[in-house]
Amino acid sequence: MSYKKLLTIQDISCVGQCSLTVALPIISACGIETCVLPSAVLSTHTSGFSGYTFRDLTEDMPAINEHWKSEGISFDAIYTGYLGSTKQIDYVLDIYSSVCKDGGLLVVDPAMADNGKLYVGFDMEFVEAMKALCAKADYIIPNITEACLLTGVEYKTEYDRTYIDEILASLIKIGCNNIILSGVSYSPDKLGVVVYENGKYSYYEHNREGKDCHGTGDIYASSFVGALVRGKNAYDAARIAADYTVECIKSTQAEDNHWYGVKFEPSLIKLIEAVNE
Ligand code: PXL
Repeated sequence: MSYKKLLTIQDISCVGQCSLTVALPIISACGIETCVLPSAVLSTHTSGFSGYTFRDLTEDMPAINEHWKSEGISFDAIYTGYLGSTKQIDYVLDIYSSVCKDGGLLVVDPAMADNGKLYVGFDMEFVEAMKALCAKADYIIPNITEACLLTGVEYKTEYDRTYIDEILASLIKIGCNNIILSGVSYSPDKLGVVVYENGKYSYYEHNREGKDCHGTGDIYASSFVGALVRGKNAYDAARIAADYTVECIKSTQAEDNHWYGVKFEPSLIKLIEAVNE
């Protein structure tokens, strides 16, 4: 196995089991050297907590990039998640063009919205800038809300395959080639992920767990990236990530006071086994 080095760019929410505090352990567990560029530092994530601190690190990014260039540092893959400002997206594009190896992968989770709504602090200017980043990516990992915001397709909670095909076609039109669309449900007790790669549609379906937990998108994206960079094909990476995310939700469900995140740690062993199969 070749030893891969990945850079992930997203925030540190000190408490809340999301973004870097899940990406770093999950991708490391997949056997990949995981370097980080924090986009912002928050005392907690922004969903359900109030009065959190937010230190925007946008202006640190160009100097970090320059230092890496001067040291000849480069990465096999770059994976971006929650970004702290619209300007950061331009800096991320600079970082990608200067420190991603030729043939290296860019994976973008346009983490900005869920359940039909933008997260607090984001606006349509951010969405516009995110489109440009998604157009450069080898893979994007949106949920349906994010895909709708990127394309202007109306957000729906009840739909069929025609609606999903419309979303995929609209994403392709804005320049996205390979799409991992999460949270797609064609029947009430099932949920799944669409993998659209090189013009081919596939769908991995699993049971819908009772409770919707915060942070599942980050767990899904991190485990997908970990499995992909370890050499799994996109469908297998999407399947491994879905199975792992479901396991994590099952570990969390019984606990009413664990509303802010997903207990992803107890199931890491299963993820490690799956990526090493
Ligand atoms: O899980 C996505 C996410 C990441 N980072 C921060 C967030 C959220 C979602 O609410 O608030 C800071």
